[in-house]
Amino acid sequence: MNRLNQKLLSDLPKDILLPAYDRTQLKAGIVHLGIGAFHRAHQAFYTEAVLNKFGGDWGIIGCSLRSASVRDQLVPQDGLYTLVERSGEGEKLQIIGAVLDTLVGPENPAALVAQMAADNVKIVSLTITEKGYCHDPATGNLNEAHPDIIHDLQHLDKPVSAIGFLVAALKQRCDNQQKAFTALSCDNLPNNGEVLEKVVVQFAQKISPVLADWIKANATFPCTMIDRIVPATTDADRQDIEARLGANGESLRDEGMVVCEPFSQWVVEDKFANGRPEWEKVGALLVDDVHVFEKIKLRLLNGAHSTMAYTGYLSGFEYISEVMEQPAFVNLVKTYMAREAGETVVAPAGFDIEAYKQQLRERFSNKALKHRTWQIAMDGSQKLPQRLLETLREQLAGNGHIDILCLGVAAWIRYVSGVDEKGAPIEVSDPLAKELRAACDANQGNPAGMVSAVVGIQKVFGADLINETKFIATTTEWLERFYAKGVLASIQETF
Ligand code: CS2
Repeated sequence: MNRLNQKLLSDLPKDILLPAYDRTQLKAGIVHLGIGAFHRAHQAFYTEAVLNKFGGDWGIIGCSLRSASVRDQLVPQDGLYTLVERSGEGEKLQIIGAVLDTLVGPENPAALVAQMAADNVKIVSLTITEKGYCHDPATGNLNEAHPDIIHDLQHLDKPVSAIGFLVAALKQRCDNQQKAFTALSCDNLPNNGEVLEKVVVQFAQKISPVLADWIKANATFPCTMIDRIVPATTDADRQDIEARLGANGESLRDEGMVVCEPFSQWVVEDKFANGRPEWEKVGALLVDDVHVFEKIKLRLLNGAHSTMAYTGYLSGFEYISEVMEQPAFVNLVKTYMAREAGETVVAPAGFDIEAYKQQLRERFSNKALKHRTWQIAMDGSQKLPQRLLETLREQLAGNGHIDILCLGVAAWIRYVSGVDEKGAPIEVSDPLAKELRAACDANQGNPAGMVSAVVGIQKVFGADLINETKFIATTTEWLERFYAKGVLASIQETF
């Protein structure tokens, strides 16, 4: 079976949107670190829209910092892939042409640094997930004990971490008296640009204070709020569209395809060191301050997502849309949005927050998207601080409702114990999985002990939350109920 590629573009069915610009003339202006499904459905989608409308030298060099799988999907297809938007209303297919090449960091780190240091590159964007920042989530400081950081400080000529790559490339640009680039964080972290700047500057400081000063003065690190629900692509998805892409009865294989919802949003702080595509002309919002948007999104969307992921998984639901078919879960999510997360966010003028909440619930209910609870449950130790714990602190300080926030933390503890309600193992994917499991194992049959041991992990909970008696008591009550009655029954009898 043929693979999608440049030569076959003109044979594709006519209802599929194709690049409207001449790809053979396209030059790279962006290097993207972490070219997973999210980047391909989000930033690359916006850049594609700019190229389609206005052209320009904003092609993307994608990069994987770990495995070669995306490169192996995209390079044989000349970088092309299908973006499939799915909802109850049907399916829309678009071929994205913005990705020119894909590099694999570990195969040739120097080549990636050279690419990032090239004059034509104006922006280095990142989707490396929360843990890729190698920071301590509670303080935002660079984690100097992180093995990748230890490595990169000693071997800046062959970095492994995104932070090492950024500093190595900025150092070359500084040494060669070139312009700096904009480092554009597109991960779900509060103040993501500031977090990135802090770890990059702290790392650079260890290499040379002159370099650190040059970076502060020349590079920029805008904050962004990114939003689009993009489940991991499955083989069933790839098989599904083979026939759709083919012509004359022949199927066409696309290994790099990505499925997403129709909705997407991008709010970007307009602070670029070296030019940028006109993303504001294709739907992005370029603003002076993204914090208010980011807080609304992280707390309402991601906070609800994580809560549904742990409770839903433990209740036996594979997908978020199945969780949303349960009236008790819908009530839980509504209450969470109304009085817990909802009480801590203030909408900007003209922003209809009630409509936004309603729209979120509709997005969660999209049955055409197979968004696994297990996928969202990953890396909870890196996600909970900004999704639930910051909200919790504000609610505790203002004497607001915390019941569902505690329920979310209890469900997470139940989940990271590593054994489900039927006694089957849970595959917990989290950098702290071992530590969390040990804290639970040491307190088997003792929910109060489990809560104290897990909340005692300061990397996640800081030093303060262990002393919040109302939080500890409510979380313990939920965990006791979960063990006594099961998660689904506990939620059904309450909501
Ligand atoms: C999800 C997010 O996997 C997760 O943790 O909560 O990826 C979520 O789908 C996106 O942030 C939506 O914009």
